[in-house]
Amino acid sequence: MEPTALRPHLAAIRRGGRSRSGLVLFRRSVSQRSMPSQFGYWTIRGWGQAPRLLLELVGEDYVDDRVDLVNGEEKYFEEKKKNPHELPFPNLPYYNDGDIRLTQSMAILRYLARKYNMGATTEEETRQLDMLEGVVQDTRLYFFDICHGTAENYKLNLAAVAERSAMFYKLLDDYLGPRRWFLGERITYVDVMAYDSMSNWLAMKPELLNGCENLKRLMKRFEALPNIKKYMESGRFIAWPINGKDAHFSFK
Ligand SMILES: N[C@@H](CCC(=O)N[C@@H](CS)C(=O)NCC(=O)O)C(=O)O
Repeated sequence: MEPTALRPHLAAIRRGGRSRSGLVLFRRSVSQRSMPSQFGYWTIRGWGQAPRLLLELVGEDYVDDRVDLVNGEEKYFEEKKKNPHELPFPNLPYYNDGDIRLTQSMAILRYLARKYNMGATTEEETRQLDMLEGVVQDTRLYFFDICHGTAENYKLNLAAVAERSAMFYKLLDDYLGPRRWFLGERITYVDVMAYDSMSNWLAMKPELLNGCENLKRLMKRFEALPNIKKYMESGRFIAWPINGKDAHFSFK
């Protein structure tokens, strides 16, 4: 972990579970845990990539339960009927942490952000992060929707959808400016989402970030974080595919 990025989070956790602004943090550290948490998702990047990156970034002791999309899909849906992970809304990705049972990738990301002080701590930060989260999420949805929609829609509308994402990236680039992360010195879950969104679009359209030098620097900075670098260089990192079997881009 890059020391400057995580210093405020770690300091808050060491203070006994409260950030300076009074936000309650979880006290449990990896060494105090009896059971690792469990994260489950298909053997693709998809909606699982951002939570996986965040779990790796913070160094959580977690089990990465990978569900084989090629040979294990049928078995997964058969087992799902019994709801083995006791989820209120069974789906992938899921995340179990002690008694906590979560699905919905954004709920997982926001939970982890609260747990590791990677979310907002003031009203102003909340306003900024809510807005940034919405913009970044739009670019992620554009990507997944066009990839998983009809072949005709992909052919007809891909250029326009990519153009719309590029327009948002330009605005995000201006917003970021010379700052390290979107909120300044402190990395948040939205930086992780933004990295995920950009890496997906860049795999398809490498020119999409042309002129967005601030965002390109953010991506490099993220990849250079020691835990992320280690993860990406490890055999555990899923570099490909991004999408599911029915996608028009990046399954095979
Ligand atoms: N809005 C949900 C979407 C989840 C979703 O669509 N999951 C797909 C893969 S990306 C799936 O195959 N879920 C397995 C299931 O339906 O049980 C999220 O963000 O987590």
